[in-house]
Amino acid sequence: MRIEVLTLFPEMFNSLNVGILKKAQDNGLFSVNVTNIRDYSLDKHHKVDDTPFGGGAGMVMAPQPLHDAICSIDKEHVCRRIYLSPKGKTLSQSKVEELSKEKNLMFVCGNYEGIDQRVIDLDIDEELSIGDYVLTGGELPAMVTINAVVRYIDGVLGNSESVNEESFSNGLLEYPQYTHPQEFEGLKVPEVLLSGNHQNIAKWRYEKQLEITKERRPDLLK
Ligand code: 4GN
Repeated sequence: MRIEVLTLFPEMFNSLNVGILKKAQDNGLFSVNVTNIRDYSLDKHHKVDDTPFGGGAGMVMAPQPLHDAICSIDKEHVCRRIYLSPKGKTLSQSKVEELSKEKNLMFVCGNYEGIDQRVIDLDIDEELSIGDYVLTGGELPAMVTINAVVRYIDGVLGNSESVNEESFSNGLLEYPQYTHPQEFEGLKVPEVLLSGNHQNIAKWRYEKQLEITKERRPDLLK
């Protein structure tokens, strides 16, 4: 998979070059190409923003640098182009899995009060939100989405971090995990997990999933 990112803050994406995501990129499983939108500004001072028509607070990202960047990087429109914004449709695990099947993705990151609507109308395929809160820019939402998506690419996760046995895979929240020692600060590991009886362990874990989901996310049970 090839991932294109358009941003005014390219250095924020350095954090994709650590740990299992660095290893996966080194192994050629996916690539991330980050472009500074400012490089496409035709303004003599490399300006990328302007005041909003109709008035109001803040600045809006002007259409020219963004439109030129998008069209120059993805001339044939082979990328699924995503704009991250609080107005977007909320990202879900099933949307993540759907995106992971694409060959080319593009993430456009807005700052200030957002981007000129005409760029959304002309160039963007899909507006996504990672949740009901506002951040200073779309960079963190883009990184969250990229991180969630690349986990589904074959070979990115080892056996020990498989994509199936986790929260949401069966529509329920995950059961609690324990490791050594058997007793810590007076708290013991549940007896059943030490029993070696895999049927009982599976049953206990499923019951814990139901209990914690009913308590914290009853909406997932409906
Ligand atoms: C996306 C972008 C939150 C999200 C953002 C989100 C930059 N904040 N919930 N901030 O996915 C107005 C237009 C704020 C750009 C945007």
